[in-house]
Amino acid sequence: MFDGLKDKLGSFTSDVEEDVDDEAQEAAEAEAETESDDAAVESEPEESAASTDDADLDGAGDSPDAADEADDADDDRGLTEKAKILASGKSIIDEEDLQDHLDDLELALLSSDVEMGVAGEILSGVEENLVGETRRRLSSTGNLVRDALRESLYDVISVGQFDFEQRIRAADKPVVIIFTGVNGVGKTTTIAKLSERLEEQGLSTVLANGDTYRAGANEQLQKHADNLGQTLISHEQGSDPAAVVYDAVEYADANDTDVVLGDTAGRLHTSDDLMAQLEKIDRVIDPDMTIFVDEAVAGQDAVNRAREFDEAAEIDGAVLTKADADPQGGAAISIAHVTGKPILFLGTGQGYDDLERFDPEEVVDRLLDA
Ligand SMILES: Nc1nc2c(ncn2[C@@H]2O[C@H](COP(=O)(O)OP(=O)(O)O)[C@@H](O)[C@H]2O)c(=O)[nH]1
Ligand SMILES: [Mg+2]
Repeated sequence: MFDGLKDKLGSFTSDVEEDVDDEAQEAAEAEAETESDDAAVESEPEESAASTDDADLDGAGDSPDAADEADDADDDRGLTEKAKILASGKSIIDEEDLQDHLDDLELALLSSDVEMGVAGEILSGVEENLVGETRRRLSSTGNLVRDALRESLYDVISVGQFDFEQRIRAADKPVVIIFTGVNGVGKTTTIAKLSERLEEQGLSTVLANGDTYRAGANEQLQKHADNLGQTLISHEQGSDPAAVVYDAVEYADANDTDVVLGDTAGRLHTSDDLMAQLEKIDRVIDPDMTIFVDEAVAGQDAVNRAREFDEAAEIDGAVLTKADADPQGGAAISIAHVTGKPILFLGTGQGYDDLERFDPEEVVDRLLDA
């Protein structure tokens, strides 16, 4: 999962580390050299002559002019300054050094389908964390860079997080949850997985097939219900989805069922028809939560759809399916920041158990741990 992005983040960290350590090394060497040069001038004139020979090899000529000498002195001062800063435990990562690496990081994020604004947010977070940062004595440059990335990634992906099960437990029953999203992304499968998960946690569920549009939708969800020993409420194809969910709520009321999981038809997010349907469900049922489902592998498209669905019928959170097949991770990183609503679960396969709670800390660890 997200292996491609993980590699790219790893390269960023090691590239910055290499650069900064090289510079630190150079600064330290230059410092040592300046000291030994000073000593040489005082006690060993032949050494000075040898240095001039070296300069010849560089094509500097027999008698470098005064301006060059002044430049050299300036360079030495700069390096000495850096060596001193390094010795004092202060940062030697300045904005200039970092800029090239940040450009590389931006490309890496964009090529992993991270949304542009989110990539910008991550970059400025990393920059803010690194520039002028006091270099902690016990922390290697690599850790420093990784920490900056960690904090910055965490900030964008943890937006709006809440405890899904806790919210269900705290709410009046039955809790009605409607699932939206385009066709084929995994809504029906996710409902089955969540039913299994909630039952395991002692929360009873009833399934409602609000996808009255697609032929075979009732049979598909019935099969899951049978496998899981759950009840499905359905009407015939073409009937009103809001009426199906309404019936499921009545069933839940009558049977002390905790949660109604309502499927919907996945049509184009631009379809007025679907949006009108969602609106009607919203009006008639007033669900407790609307969960947007999309597939991680859709990358940037999933991010755009999340935004559009949220605008059409406000979502409370998202489930990102097929994370098992996604090396990019762009949608996983972007959706919460773009919509302001959290990713609650990751689908990680086709089995009923292949559903992971989306834990921002864990996801960031997974992305950054070598
Ligand atoms: N690899 C993988 N496949 C999934 C996942 N979730 C759903 N699928 C598959 O995606 C396909 C479409 O799923 P479905 O639930 O019918 O999508 P819907 O049209 O949105 O209801 C099915 O073949 C599922 O088995 C997942 O997390 N990982
Ligand atoms: Mg479906």
